[in-house]
Amino acid sequence: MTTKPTGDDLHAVFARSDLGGDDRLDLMEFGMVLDSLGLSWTRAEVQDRFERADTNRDGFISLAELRSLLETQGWSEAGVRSARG
Ligand SMILES: [Ca+2]
Repeated sequence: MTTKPTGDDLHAVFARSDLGGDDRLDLMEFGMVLDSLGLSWTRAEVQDRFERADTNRDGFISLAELRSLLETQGWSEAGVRSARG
């Protein structure tokens, strides 16, 4: 992949969905991020990805964890821009 990530777009989506403002996402907020990114996963898939993304097992998804997850899903920063349009 040749995409040069700036971090701005993903961080914007992350911050918008982070209702608690604590720089981490619970399961519901995680679902909102997926909606924002145009990823239509089933509830079961969201739960599965959430557990997989939570690599430090604190029950929340950090921006770094979110980014890692999305990269394993073949997602790229550029996708956010086009999905937003
Ligand atoms: Ca975590």
